Amino acid sequence: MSEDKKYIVEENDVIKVRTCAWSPPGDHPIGCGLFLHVKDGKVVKVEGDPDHPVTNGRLCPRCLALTEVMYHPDRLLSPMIRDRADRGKDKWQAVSWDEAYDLIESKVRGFWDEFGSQSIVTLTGTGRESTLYAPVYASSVLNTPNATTCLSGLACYGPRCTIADYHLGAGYPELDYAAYFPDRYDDPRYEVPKYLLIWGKDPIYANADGLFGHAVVDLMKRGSELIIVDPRVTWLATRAAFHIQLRPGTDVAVGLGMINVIISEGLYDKDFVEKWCYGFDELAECAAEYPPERVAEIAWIDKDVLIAASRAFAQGKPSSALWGLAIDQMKAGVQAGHCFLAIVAICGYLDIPGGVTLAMPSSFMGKWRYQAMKNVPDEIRALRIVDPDGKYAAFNSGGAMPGVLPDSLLDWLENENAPYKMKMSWWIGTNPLACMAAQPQRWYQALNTLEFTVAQDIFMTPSIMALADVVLPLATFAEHDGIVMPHFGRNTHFLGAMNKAVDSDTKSDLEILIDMGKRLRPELWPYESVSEFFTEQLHTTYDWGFEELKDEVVHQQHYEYRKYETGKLRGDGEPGFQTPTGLVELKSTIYPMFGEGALPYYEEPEYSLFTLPADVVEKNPLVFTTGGRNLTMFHSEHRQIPSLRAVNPWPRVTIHPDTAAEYGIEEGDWVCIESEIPQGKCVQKASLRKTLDPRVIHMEHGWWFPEQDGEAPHLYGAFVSNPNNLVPHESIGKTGYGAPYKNGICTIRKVDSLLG
Ligand SMILES: Nc1nc2c(c(=O)[nH]1)N[C@H]1C(S)=C(S)[C@@H](COP(=O)(O)OP(=O)(O)OC[C@H]3O[C@@H](n4cnc5c(=O)[nH]c(N)nc54)[C@H](O)[C@@H]3O)O[C@H]1N2
Ligand SMILES: Nc1nc2c(c(=O)[nH]1)N[C@H]1C(S)=C(S)[C@@H](COP(=O)(O)OP(=O)(O)OC[C@H]3O[C@@H](n4cnc5c(=O)[nH]c(N)nc54)[C@H](O)[C@@H]3O)O[C@H]1N2
Ligand SMILES: [Mo]
Repeated sequence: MSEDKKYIVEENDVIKVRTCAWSPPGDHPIGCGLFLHVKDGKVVKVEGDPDHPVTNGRLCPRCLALTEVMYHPDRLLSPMIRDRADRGKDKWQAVSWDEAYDLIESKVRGFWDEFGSQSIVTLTGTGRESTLYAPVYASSVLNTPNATTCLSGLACYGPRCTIADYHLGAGYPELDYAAYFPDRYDDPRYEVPKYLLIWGKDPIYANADGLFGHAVVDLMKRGSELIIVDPRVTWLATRAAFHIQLRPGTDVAVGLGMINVIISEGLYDKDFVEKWCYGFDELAECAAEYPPERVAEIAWIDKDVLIAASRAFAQGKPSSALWGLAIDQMKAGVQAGHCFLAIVAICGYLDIPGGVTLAMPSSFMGKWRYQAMKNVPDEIRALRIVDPDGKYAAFNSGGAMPGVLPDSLLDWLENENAPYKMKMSWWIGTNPLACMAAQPQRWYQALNTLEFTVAQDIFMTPSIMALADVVLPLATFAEHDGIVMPHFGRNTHFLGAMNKAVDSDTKSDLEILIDMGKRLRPELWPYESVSEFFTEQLHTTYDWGFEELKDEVVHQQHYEYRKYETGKLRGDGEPGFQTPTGLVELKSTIYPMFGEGALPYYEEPEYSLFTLPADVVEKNPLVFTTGGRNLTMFHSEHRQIPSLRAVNPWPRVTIHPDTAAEYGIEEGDWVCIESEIPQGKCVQKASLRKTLDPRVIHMEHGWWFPEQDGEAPHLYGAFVSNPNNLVPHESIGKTGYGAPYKNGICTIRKVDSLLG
């Protein structure tokens, strides 16, 4: 590397490469700033970058363990192929990149010719770097409209973004933590929020989608108080002014209760509502049916906390709010999100200093990804997999993340009479059997019907062992060039350069995309390098290119408040919001077109102690939630990383000590968690904590055991501790969005071992 590169500092025999992190290894696009210390062509140390304007040198343990990931003996370093007949067996054969590419190309061309390109589906996972490119594998290489994930109800981010589009016409509303400003909290334009309403989100541990969670701590130090809506006593909840410790899945009732207090006590922002909101009176009428007493009974909460928290939030001006995954992971996700946005809007906190930021219209990469869909000809796009009854018209009409509804793909694969046969899948950043898939055994069978599957990853996973025929070795962020975009363009406060620090024989998702694009649709892939590709993208918005970004490392974006007043939220440049009414839609004009209510309504979760027959409830008397994040694991990743696994050696089910005693369970016992409907079970280790209501338990997700037998049927134990064995399919919202990964019912019993 040459000395004129500003992102490189040489110190004695060590080169320090200034860069931003993304995935792999697992992470969301926070773009944490760091220096990779390189010696003799290897990364030897990771150090935080104090000059990164957002993360200021702070890093999580996963990033600090980077070298353990990169140089792990099990790391995939060569492409591998295996006979279809050997799926589930460890009979991989190492091949060169060209041999692997030749095989993939000939298979794809074969399926195109014989079955049509729609017979190929791409599957991706959460917002790793791969999610930027996964839809483009489908549209611009494989020529298929079928791109999706295995997550029922697309129950992550998709619901929130789509709801935000419908109600506000604006990307992803985010906590204003001055991330757009070089002087951050001291910028004269900024104001510290009085309260942070943190709803179904645990930002300290999750750092989700672009939010640097530790900013919440920064703001607490500057005086922000917290209102937490969460069934668990989290670290933040212990420091909160108000904790609404609700029963999992009752968020809509709580939301309507807060709206009720804010409106009935006249605490809303009358000026904002008058000028910028549609349907206020109807929302007020609907919330009037949810007085705090009723909500307290439904949600197992204290009505006085609900009332006091609602008052504090509405009166403490400005305040901000954060919505998390729990909103998506319930059947009523659309209604829960609707309530959340309505609370923020009627208090007047949208797009004001210290409130909630709404994205500046930005084109970088976003346009490219959406326009790429046009690379699939109309007649092939018309063949996209949809549900046969047209029930999920909202989803199929193309929400924030258009593609195939995962539940529809599962049905299609299981249906022998489906309109056409699926032949191939390409996985770009997912480990469905261990992590995403509800009823994972069903997905196992269904995906096994495919003739050919390609995956790329940094490690062997249970899903690849079970189902893939080709696996390509993926580069970590230290081994390739890239760009980090917090919130994927939906509220992107900066662009970060991922500067390659060391060489390897592995490739990034973008490199593989370009390589395969050149082979299969060369007319769409003229780029000679990743750098050339990024520069072309950057030139749609800026007068500088990728090499300049590499040197700058972090490029903060411009931001303006109150864009609804200046016409900057709408395509036509008029003041207002990009919705059919031009206003914040407290009453939706869109949902009724899809058979969904215009106003939020509360329904018990489908698997509820209060709606199922008495005999079922008697046998399944506990409510479960799942998937609260921790710092040492990103979904199913990191289980083979010694320093991280040592902190968190086994999957933990958290149980209140009184409940545990009733079931004869002690700290550290193996516990079988099982449900009758849907029928399923898993085993985790008891962690007894008074942090939950005694009627609620919490299970970790994403567990498998790299040290155990990888071959089928055990598959590294992917089904053993998997809470998704208890999560049904198609218990999804009327729009197709939202699924109950975080609310179900179950019972527990002590067992002797992990294997029950
Ligand atoms: N370290 C780490 N970070 C991650 C991930 C990871 O696996 N590990 N995963 C990433 C991904 S893909 C995502 S989507 C984000 C998710 O990150 P977040 O949006 O923060 O979501 P979770 O951490 O799943 O859960 C947030 C909180 O919701 C609470 N909760 C559970 N059930 C309910 C309920 O019914 N109602 C309410 N109001 N709250 C409930 C949980 O107790 C938990 O504290 O994290 C991302 N970041
Ligand atoms: N019960 C329950 N289940 C859940 C959740 C929950 O809260 N509760 N959370 C759900 C949520 S929100 C999500 S988003 C899903 C996540 O589910 P997935 O995204 O499928 O997560 P992983 O199982 O970790 O699989 C990701 C794989 O991609 C590899 N990888 C990492 N980075 C990259 C990259 O940049 N490119 C490529 N090609 N590969 C990469 C990793 O090594 C890993 O093997 O899980 C869901 N599952
Ligand atoms: Mo997610």
